[in-house]
Amino acid sequence: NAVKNNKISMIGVPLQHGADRIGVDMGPSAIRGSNVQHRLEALGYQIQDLGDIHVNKMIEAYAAGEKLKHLKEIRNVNSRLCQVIADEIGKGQFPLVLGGDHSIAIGTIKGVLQHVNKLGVIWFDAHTDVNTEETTFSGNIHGMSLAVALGYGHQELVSIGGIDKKIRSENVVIIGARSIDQGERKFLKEKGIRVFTMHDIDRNGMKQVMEEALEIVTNGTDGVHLSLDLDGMDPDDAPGVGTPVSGGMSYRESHLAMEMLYERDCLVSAEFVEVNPMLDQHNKTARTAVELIGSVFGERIL
Ligand code: B3U
Ligand code: MN
Ligand code: MN
Repeated sequence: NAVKNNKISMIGVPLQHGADRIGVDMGPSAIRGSNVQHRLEALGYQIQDLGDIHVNKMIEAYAAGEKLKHLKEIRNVNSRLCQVIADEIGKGQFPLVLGGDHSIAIGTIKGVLQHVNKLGVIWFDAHTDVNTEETTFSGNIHGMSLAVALGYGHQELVSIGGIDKKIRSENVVIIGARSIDQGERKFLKEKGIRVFTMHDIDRNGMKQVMEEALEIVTNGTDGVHLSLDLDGMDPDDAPGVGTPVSGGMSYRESHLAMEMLYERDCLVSAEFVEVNPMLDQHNKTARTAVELIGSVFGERIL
């Protein structure tokens, strides 16, 4: 885990095919450019930057009538990512994935599942990303990645890394949700997924939300994956995202969540996604991502 394992493999995934807005493919560069490696080395970690997973930059228009946009390329990239994640964990490395749109969570989680049987997942997001081919309005696969990780959705995605490799709904929490589609509501209810909305955070505070969330994701699991979508934060603090939703988690609430995650010492992998430098203000969102990475790996004020 993050504390005992001080060897981190950093993997960039410059994928934008799962999102509507171009620029999110530059997320890994913006995060690297904000000195993430130096920050982690200062905390005593050994960083191996593996560079970027290959993405075919030629974005062909998706075929008319094709409901899931860019399905083939997203499957290919996630299959490669899955393999790299599995290899790195096999070598005893902690995988830190830099996105890229949130569809990359499919490859990351499927890769971790090659080694960790019962995986808890913390999904930090304004959205819940549990759309399927049946429910999606946008056709954007970044709005489907949690459903796929749970084993639901298009076969071409669910089969990445093996259909038997999936997370269980009782081991998942979503934190910060405030934009949920009608079909997603039904899915979340049916599967019994615990969602801590902004209402819960406002009412009970991030401290209590994280205590409950950590209890759920660590109960009966062998490790926890953090999938952090920067749009979970308030757009004032993280403006450089493709689908900003107002009323999000503050800078301070987000840091507290990361600090409590570190204290719990349960992480086996982490990813930071949806940083879009083309929509950002002075690289604020990438810098915030790096600060959150610092906190989740043990940085403290005093
Ligand atoms: N739920 C909508 C919007 C969305 C999901 N994730 C993001 N946006 N970033 C959808 O397209 O599925
Ligand atoms: Mn997301
Ligand atoms: Mn989101």
